[in-house]
Amino acid sequence: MPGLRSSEKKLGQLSGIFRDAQAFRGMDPDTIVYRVWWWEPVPGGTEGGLFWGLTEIQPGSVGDEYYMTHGHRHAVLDRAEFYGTTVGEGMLVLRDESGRSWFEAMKPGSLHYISGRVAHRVVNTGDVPLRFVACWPSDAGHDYQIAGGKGFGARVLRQNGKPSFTLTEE
Ligand code: PAN
Ligand code: ZN
Repeated sequence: MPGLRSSEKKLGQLSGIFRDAQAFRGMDPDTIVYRVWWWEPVPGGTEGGLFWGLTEIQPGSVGDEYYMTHGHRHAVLDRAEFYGTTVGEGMLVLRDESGRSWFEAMKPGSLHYISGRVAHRVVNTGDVPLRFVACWPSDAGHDYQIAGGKGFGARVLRQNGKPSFTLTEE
């Protein structure tokens, strides 16, 4: 099908995202953290079109911080997005422009509406690959500066064997 794409994100491409730099340095940078398959039925930037994607995040952690996506805002700020979880367990971490951070629990069947202007990142807190589908406007674009190692004001850490959503000063 024309417009079908895929990409994989390795640990080495996520430098500066995880809090424990020492644990990060001790890991294989070629380890795949997540993959995305998506369909662009119209060219990127087309007004009024939609893209559809599937993301699969592996289970794992860097120190006590679970594997997660890089995270971004949309380059056209007011463009919203749907996420829908199909397999696994995780947390959708959100941050609005005022700096307020919060999360939504992800589990099979959970649906998430991400308003425009809200930065979004997904954390796999389970033992199996976490899969979710996404639908976003074809002219949304991605701005990755928001999460350049900092930017979400929150982290999901394993504490006493369980995920804990922790607000940070970042
Ligand atoms: C998703 C994300 C995907 C990977 O399709 O792009 O889950 O996350 P990063 O883009 O943060 O690496 C989406 O939100 N599209 O807009
Ligand atoms: Zn997005």
